[in-house]
Amino acid sequence: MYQKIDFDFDKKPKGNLVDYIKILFLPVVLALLFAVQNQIFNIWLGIYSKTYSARLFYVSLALGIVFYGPSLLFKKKIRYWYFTIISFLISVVFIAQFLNYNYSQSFLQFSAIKYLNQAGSVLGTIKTLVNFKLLLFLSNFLLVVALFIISAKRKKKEFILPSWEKVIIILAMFAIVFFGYKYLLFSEKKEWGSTSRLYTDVYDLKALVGKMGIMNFFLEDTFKYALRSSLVTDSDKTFLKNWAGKRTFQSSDQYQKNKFFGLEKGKNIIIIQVESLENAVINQKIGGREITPNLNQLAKDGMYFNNFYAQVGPGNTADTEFSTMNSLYPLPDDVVFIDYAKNQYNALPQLLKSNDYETYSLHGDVPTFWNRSNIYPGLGYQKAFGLKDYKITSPVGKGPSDLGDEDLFSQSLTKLHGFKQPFLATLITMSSHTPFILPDNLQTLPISENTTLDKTQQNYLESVHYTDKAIGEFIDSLKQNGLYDNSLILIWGDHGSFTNIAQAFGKDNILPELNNSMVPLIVLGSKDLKGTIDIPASQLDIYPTIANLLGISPLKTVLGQDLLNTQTPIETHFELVSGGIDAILTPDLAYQAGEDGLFDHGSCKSLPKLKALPISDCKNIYTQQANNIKASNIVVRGNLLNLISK
Ligand code: GP9
Ligand code: MN
Repeated sequence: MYQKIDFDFDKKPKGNLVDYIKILFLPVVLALLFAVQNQIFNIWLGIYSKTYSARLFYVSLALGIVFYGPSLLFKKKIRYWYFTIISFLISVVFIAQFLNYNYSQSFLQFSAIKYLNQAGSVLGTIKTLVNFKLLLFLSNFLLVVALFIISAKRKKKEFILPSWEKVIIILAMFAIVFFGYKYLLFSEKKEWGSTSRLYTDVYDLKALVGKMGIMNFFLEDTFKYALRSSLVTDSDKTFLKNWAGKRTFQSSDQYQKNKFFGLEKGKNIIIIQVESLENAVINQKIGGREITPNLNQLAKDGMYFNNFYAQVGPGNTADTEFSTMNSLYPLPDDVVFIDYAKNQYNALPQLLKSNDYETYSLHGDVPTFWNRSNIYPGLGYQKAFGLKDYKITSPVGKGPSDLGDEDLFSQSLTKLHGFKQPFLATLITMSSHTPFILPDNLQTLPISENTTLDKTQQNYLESVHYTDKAIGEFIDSLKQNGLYDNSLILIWGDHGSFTNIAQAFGKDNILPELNNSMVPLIVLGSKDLKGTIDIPASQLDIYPTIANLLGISPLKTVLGQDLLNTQTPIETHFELVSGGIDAILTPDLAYQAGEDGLFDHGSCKSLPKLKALPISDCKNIYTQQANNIKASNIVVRGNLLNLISK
């Protein structure tokens, strides 16, 4: 007698081709749909670029697989729930980003999540932006739900992938994902020589989203945000509290006795931040002609700071905007405008807004450049005019946009007329942006063929000469229409030109580290604001100086000093990336770091004679400044302005 043995060990149904197609169908379709959604998202928002189309496709497909691929690991029921949740989240992010961009020309950053409760206030506007296009971003979710319902009705036995096939599919998915991201990195490297524009040297978020897609951008930004929270430790916070506790401020009564307090009270503030304008070109001639005749005249008419410095990190123009508007240091290794856009600030526009000013920014670039559209509201700008608010009558330059400074100034003038006074208007020029190339008809500075200046330096001077003319015309128009008399006007260079123009004119700085950072600051107001001031000063000093002139008592959140009322003027410069101080100037000391950046290996000299002193003579000032920079960095990285404002 023998018993019949059932050898069917595997009770699971065996798969045929149809089963395999069925199980792979949904994740593959959803991943492809995801790649298409990313492309159309960019097309509809006008940020699509043909050059980046392949990068965008592969990298979106890769992310689509990362999102939907793991579904294959689960059994049917969990798989459908997985699809439902993932596709729902994807739809939500797509729709939120789409509406937000239409509303504010900016991309949502994870750091903005705490403002979700304010979404209600813009709901009315958001509603008007809702349209059928959103169905595309819901289509993945709708597809999943539809298939979920259909499959729930069918009680067919489930086909489960055998383990070894799972392994093969997972490996295949890895390969596609790897290829997608590798392709992006490879294309970047080919185009720019490095991949840093994807993470650190990011300028325009529009271009970033153009090549990596909104979801990859959102994830990258979220990861960065999550990692960042560990950057500020408890001991940093203790340091900051101690540092803030030791600061001394003049009493309001004492402060208000200074002769500049409230001198310009109630006046409009017009700021002109000039691209790459170096101090070396002021009062400088070439071929017998002044390079900047208009600025030279304005420097005579008003107060001219000729020992004044910019400090920028990787955010260039945006770092100057940051440090001038907040009187805090930019970061040496991050773009504050991008990575810390949603911090709490107490910026100059905010302060003015709370003093009944209207606050405007006017700049001829797209609003996503340097993430301005995301940070400006938090700085207190009520409205920012950008490229689309200007007409390009004659294209200028090869900089970030074609809008020439003459167009910027003449059309801004009309806008200024419409503002309710008093107002703050920050104008940021662009024509003297690297590579400084102007159309031939705008190159009017006669530079001799025998010049010893190289071509870049010549182009630079031409572009600065053109911008100077545009500024001159603008100031003349302000005088004609009466705005000049009731405005405090400040003009400064945002940073150096990196053309070595100062050295070419024999104007080397006493500290070589500062050669590329000396920019002019001109202040035009009542007749008491007059003269050339040579105290060392920095862009952090602008905010407290304006506050004094407007009659606003000293602020605890500023790190700079009021230049009209300080006994201890100072310029401190730090190196990019390392953040270490490489130069300090006071009226009587010049500190220079050693080549290795170490204090002890540096030099300390007396001013004005540059007599060598023991390095220990610079120790106090160095320690004080190092602490200031450290405190500023902690404030920014930890969003801790409240710890120093009491
Ligand atoms: C364009 C401009 C950029 O928006 O501000 O200048 P950059 O940061 O390159 O000096
Ligand atoms: Mn700039």
